[in-house]
Amino acid sequence: MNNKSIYVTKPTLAPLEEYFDVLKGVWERGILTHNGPVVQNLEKQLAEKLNINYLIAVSNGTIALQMAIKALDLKGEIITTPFTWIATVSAIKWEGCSPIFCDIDPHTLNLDPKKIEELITDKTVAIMPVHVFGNPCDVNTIESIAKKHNLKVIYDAAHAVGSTYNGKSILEYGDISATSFHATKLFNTAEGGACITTNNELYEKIQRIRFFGHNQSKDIVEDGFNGKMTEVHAALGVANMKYYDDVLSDRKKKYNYYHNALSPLNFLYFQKFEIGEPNYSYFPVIFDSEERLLKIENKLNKEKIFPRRYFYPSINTYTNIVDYQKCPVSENISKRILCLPLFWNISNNQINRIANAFNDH
Ligand code: T4K
Repeated sequence: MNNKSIYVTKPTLAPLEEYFDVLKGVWERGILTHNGPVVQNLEKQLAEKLNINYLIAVSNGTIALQMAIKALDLKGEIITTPFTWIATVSAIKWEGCSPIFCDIDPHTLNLDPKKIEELITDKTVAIMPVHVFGNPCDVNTIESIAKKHNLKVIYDAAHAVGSTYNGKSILEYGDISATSFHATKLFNTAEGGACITTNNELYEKIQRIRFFGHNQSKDIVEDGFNGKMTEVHAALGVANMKYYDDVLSDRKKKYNYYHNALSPLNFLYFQKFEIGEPNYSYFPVIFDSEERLLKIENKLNKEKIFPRRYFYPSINTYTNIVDYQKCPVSENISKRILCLPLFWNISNNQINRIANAFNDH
């Protein structure tokens, strides 16, 4: 009973019959893509659920980031965090911009706003922070720095569906937010993502970019590409929407259960939430040493439990693709952080099994 593998996450999946119900309409219409009715329905349902104005569904979170950079016409240096998934940086590079790494706060794990201004040059065009593990960034400080230096702000909100600040979705901060609906995310369409903005002109522009640069009457009015989500992917999102509230509240409960089980250990500390309400989409623990992390990871793996070292190594050290820029906090934390399994309906017994592996260390 105890020997089933447990992975860092498991996709939220509505019952198959409910997915089929949505797919039936897709089969009947024979419209599989080109922003059909299911994509439009998903966009509407998400915008309502998150109480946001404009959401454009796209094929994945990486494309959402690239489309945000393209929509804002950015060319130059973009200040971002080295403590992230590689997609943040590859999106910047694919759009012909240069990533400049700003070190992180050791507690929130987000880019440290106190360190932004020293990195601004006459080539800086934007700031691209990440709401790491769904923990809202210090959006007010970032906005005031951006205003002062006339910079754009794109949030990499890949982890942040369901996170809020001042009662408002964190996705509505910045010029554009880009999120992910990948299988491993709190809300998923297998592959997918979205751009979110409060600006009507940007909304229309992003829609055109998503569809080869066409306007409503099919003239090509600007450079675009193919960022469309398919009806089949959107159908999974529509089926999963029914479970969104339950997933969100279950995550918080299970996060707290984990926290209670592990907080007595004096060799661990946890991500600090200083701004707003996170979505509790990941459960990262930070060890006092990499040696202890490796020992416990090894022990967990022997028991068929597979946490992940998100994010290791710190991206500024990937010298095959970026010039090394020193970020001591990120380099240090990334060696000592481990994300433990957390997914919809993980049981307290499973959490106990994981927490037990931390005993006697
Ligand atoms: N910005 C940030 C900050 C991001 O974290 C990401 C993606 C992006 C941008 C880009 O968004 P997308 O373009 O991906 O939409 C995963 C995901 O592939 C990636 O989406 C995510 N971040 C990153 C943090 O994690 P891996 O390589 O760890 O995934 P993988 O395949 O090892 O999956 C982890 C575990 O999840 C597996 O052990 C089992 C389980 N799993 C996974 C998949 C794919 C399933 O049970 N079913 C599945 O279909 O990257």
